[in-house]
This record gives sequence, C-alpha cells and structure tokens, in this order.
Amino acid sequence: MERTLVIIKPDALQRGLAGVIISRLEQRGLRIAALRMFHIDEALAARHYAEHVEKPFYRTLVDFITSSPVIAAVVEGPDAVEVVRATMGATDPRKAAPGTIRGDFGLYITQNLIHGSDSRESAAREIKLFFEDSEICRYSRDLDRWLFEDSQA
Ligand SMILES: Nc1nc2c(ncn2[C@@H]2O[C@H](COP(=O)(O)OP(=O)(O)OP(=O)(O)O)[C@@H](O)[C@H]2O)c(=O)[nH]1
Ligand SMILES: [Mg+2]
Repeated sequence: MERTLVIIKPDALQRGLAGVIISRLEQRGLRIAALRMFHIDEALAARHYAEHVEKPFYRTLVDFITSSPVIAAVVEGPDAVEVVRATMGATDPRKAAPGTIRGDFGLYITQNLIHGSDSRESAAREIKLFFEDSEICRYSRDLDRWLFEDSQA
C-alpha cells in the first residue's frame, strides 16, 4: 500500500468542486487516510513549492495556493502516487485527457484544481509537511477486500 498527498486547490473549493473531486478519488477505490481544510500560509507554500522557486511562475503559484482555503488529504492505495496523477490528468488542463479531473473541470494551468505528489519520495516529504503522524488514520474498510488484492479485511 502506498500513500500520496493530495491538495484540493483554492479554485476547486471556490467553485464548489471539492466534493466531486473527493468522490472521484473514492470511486477509483482509493482510501482517505487524512483530511484537513485550512489556509496555506506563505511559509508552508514556500516549503511545498521549494523545487519551483527559480521558475518564472513561482510568485503566481504561491499567491494562488495561499489565496483561499484548501483541503489537504493523504490518500492510499496500490501505486497511489501514479494512480492519483493519472486520475488528475496533465498539469495543463487544456492538454489533460477528458475523464481526468483537470481534463473535465479546468482550462488554465494556473488554476488546475488539484495537486498530487509526483513520486514516492515527494509524497513522503509532502505528507510530513502537511500532517502530523497522529493525524493519519490507520484503518480498513469492509469494502477493501473487493478493492485491494492484498487486503486482510
Ligand atoms: N503559469 C504557469 N504555471 C505552471 C507552469 N508549470 C507548472 N505550473 C504551475 O505550477 C504547479 C506545479 O507544477 P508541477 O509540479 O510541474 O506540475 P504538477 O506536478 O502537474 O502539479 P502539482 O500537482 O500542482 O504539483 C502546477 O500545478 C501549475 O499550476 C507553467 O509553465 N506556467
Ligand atoms: Mg508537482
């Protein structure tokens, strides 16, 4: 079982799409292990987006992610990093395939609705940035035996 960090970005909450996005992840079979709504501050945005600090779009990115509340989630499942990225679609919503979250709901790379960690290493780093270990729920769902091949449930 793998974990990844998801952020439902400010545009998604402002547009009333948080529920739809969470539903898509749940419908895929992924399990939510932690969920928190809050306002990302400048310091957390800087740590989260440290890899982009030299990019020309860095200021826009930080201004956007701190502009309004987000929902951060830890999501788990087999190959969760890759599965979430595929469910999100390409970074630029105009290039994202129909059927993906960005491909169905977005038009601008600056407002692309959802973040998902891009590797297992990023996921481990980002989950630590956003959640205390005690906030991550360890549990199984009755349905896991129909969703997760290696489930003990
Ligand atoms: N304006 C602009 N924004 C960009 C560009 N590339 C990336 N971004 C923004 O920066 C965010 C982080 O970029 P990446 O980490 O490369 O893309 P990603 O992994 O698909 O997106 P995240 O899941 O949000 O991290 C993206 O979600 C975009 O909102 C760009 O060329 N121009
Ligand atoms: Mg990224």
